[in-house]
Amino acid sequence: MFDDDTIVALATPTGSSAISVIRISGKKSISTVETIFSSVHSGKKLENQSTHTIHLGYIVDNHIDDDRSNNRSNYLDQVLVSIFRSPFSYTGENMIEISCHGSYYIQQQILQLLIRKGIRLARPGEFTFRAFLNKKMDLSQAEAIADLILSDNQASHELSLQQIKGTLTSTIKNLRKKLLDFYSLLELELDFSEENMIFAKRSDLFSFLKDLEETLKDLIESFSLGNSIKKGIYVVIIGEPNVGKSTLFNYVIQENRSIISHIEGTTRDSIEGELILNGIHFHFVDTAGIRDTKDTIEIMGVRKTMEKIQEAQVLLYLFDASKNDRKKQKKMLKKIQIIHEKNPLKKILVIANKSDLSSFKDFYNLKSKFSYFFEISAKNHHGIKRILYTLSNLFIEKLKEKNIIVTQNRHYEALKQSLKEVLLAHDALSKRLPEDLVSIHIKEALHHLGKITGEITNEEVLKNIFSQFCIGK
Ligand SMILES: Nc1nc2c(ncn2[C@@H]2O[C@H](COP(=O)(O)OP(=O)(O)OP(=O)(O)O)[C@@H](O)[C@H]2O)c(=O)[nH]1
Ligand SMILES: [Mg+2]
Repeated sequence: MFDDDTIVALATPTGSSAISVIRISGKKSISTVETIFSSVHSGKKLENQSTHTIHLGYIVDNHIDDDRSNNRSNYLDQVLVSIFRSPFSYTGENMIEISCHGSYYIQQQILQLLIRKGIRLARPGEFTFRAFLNKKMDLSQAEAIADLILSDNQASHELSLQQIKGTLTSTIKNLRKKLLDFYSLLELELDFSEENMIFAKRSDLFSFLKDLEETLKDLIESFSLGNSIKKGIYVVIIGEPNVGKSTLFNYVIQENRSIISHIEGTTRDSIEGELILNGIHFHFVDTAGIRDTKDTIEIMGVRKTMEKIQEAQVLLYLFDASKNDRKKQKKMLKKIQIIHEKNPLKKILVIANKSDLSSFKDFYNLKSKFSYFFEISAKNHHGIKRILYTLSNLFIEKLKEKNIIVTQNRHYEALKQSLKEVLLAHDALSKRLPEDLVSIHIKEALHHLGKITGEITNEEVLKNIFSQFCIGK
């Protein structure tokens, strides 16, 4: 993984486009491009140009002159060449970007020409890897760049940008530094154990560990939010048969994907559809109505509904307002409470449908029990906007509340391991165990925190991270 070859790759997608960008990084970038570039200002040398300048000229393949006697021109394309000199470039090395015309033929010809001149094709993520090696960014920022390229909605785009800015890194670095200070003091105490010296004030260490615990817990919690936003939020519509789940589903995703009929048990499978609300990606799931039934297929459908409830972040619990009386309400309340107890972290929105049919609107029992209660008519499209507005707000508000959101599995695992050690250190401290038993856990906690920013890495982790990039990044 570690060499200082000069590397090249296409930074834009292959195929036709208005322009394409070919990136070159390494010691020989400028001198090699010089050999295939002819400026429009004759005699102008790239080697003499300063960093962050752009030059118009032609890519010239002298090879064509040598072995062809036909009339083909040796000018491949008119291009713009941008120069970035070390250390003021993305990778920290000398870099060139050639903006050429976006034809597949031109892209390949220029790449091959550069390879013939001794430049090697870059491996996936190699440009960013070099940026990491040259301390242009830390690991969590490099990972965020991979996410940024893949992000397909506004919310996940913002999450990656936030990480590139390095907020997670600076928080972890600060915590780690403080923890390291305590660790050094404890180690010092061990060195002077004969003299019984105390360097690390126990009350300070105690309160710092408590703060650290809170911060780590907060970061760990933010992972489930970050992860949902990155992957999309599962909203599962449930309820008894015939209450209008499929009607609501079809309207929300603006497509007639589910069959609607007055027959109970129409939907027997779970059906999914997508919607982007205020930049957040939602997966809506229509399900088979929950009831006791002898129909084998329907039983399978109900089982699937139960599985979908497990995957959900939000449940829309629909009921038929026109068939609603106190007795039914009581039964329903119990059902929802059971679902809630089993899934305490899931938001449940309770929805009274078919309000167009019902003049009986006594929902007092339900309204007071749930923070999210809606009356709608799925068929007439009344009241649905409010549900969607609430849904997107639920997550946007949460996003705003959190300063930092953890989105990477790797960071999540490291934070969890670090928290475990902090709790153990805390425990050892409160039991007044010898300092070496405290310091051993602090050392472990430091180790796990260091894995996030890349202060502690191993080659396997690096390989894994950078292999997720596409070539050219
Ligand atoms: N009047 C009225 N009828 C509705 C409304 N929403 C749905 N319906 C009707 O209720 C019946 C059942 O609707 P579906 O959407 O198929 O109900 P479901 O909950 O998906 O039913 P299953 O798939 O059997 O569980 C259909 O005849 C719909 O036209 C509404 O808001 N008002
Ligand atoms: Mg249905």
